Amino acid sequence: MLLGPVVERSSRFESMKVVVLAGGVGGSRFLRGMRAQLRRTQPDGSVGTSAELTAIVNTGDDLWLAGLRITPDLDTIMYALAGINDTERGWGRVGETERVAGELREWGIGWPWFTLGDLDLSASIARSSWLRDGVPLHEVVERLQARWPEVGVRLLPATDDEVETHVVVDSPDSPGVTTELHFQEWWTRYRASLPALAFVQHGVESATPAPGVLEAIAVADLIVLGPSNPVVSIGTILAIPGLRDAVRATSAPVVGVSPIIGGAVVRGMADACLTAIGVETGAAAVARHYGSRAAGGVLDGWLLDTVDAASAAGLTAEGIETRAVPLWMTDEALSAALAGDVLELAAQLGRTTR
Ligand code: FO1
Repeated sequence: MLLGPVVERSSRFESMKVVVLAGGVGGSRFLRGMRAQLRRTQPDGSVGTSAELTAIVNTGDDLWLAGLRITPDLDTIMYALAGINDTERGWGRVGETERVAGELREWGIGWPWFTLGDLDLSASIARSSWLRDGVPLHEVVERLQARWPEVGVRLLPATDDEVETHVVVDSPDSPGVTTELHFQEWWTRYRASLPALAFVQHGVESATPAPGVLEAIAVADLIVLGPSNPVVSIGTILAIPGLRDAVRATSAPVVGVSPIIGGAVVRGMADACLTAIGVETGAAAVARHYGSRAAGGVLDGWLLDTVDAASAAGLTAEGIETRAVPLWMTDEALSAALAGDVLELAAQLGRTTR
């Protein structure tokens, strides 16, 4: 018995494969915590490979601008995990300058409301150059992140295909006429202030999951729906044909983390998006929106903040094993603690769902 726990523990973590579905800022904070937590729970001196952490990242925010392919969520996560992100703005690079953007504005190239810094542009120029050479997006991401091995998380775009989220709004120029804006214009130019009548994912019907995505889900020991926008980030990932079914079919527990605390978004515009699809901005409402796997949804477990603890029992009774834990990730230690809570719930579920 002496060897039992040690072998069991090291074997449990030795090859633990965790897959996180993520959008931009919330996703990168959570991934930083999970990365720290997995490293910290590796038994010191344990034999064998360390845990594998894979992020399946939303690409619906992506766009062509100034002749370049911009991939905001992939870049936000890559920069944050490489420690070179602008933590104030939540996107782009730290120590950024905007000399090229100033020149482009003189020619009316790009969008004045969408700032592409000089360092940030370098990634988009490299990406666009490789894409023009026929390199698929998942390989472009691999090449870009190879510069920063400390990222320590395998970044996978949900799909290599261009599937862009557009927002249907009442035209700001001619009221009564509906028009479609790219999600980035709706968010960065209008700050999601124009009521979204609908979200459209152009090209989603013919899109396929990027190579490696379905395989990562099939062999995972844990799938996490990160604390990202349930509509335009997590929803967009799950809408890629085959992805939702793969999550529902996996033998791993599926645990979600609420992006809503006390009826309010942590940051971003998830409330505007949830309202647009008729879902209340609440931790329990989002869990029900994802649905319990037993009832045809994707969740086995759900983490909501202690301020929303009253909702936990009801969700558990509906087949979504729910825990109330601190969700605010204001530093890496808190993010790691939250990741620990996810691993703990998954371990409890793992014994029941396998
Ligand atoms: N967000 C803004 O609010 N204003 C910007 O000018 C802006 C520029 C930008 C450039 C590159 C990039 O990767 C992201 C950028 N973002 C900007 C953030 C972006 O809108 C968000 O990261 C997501 O797409 C929304 O979750």
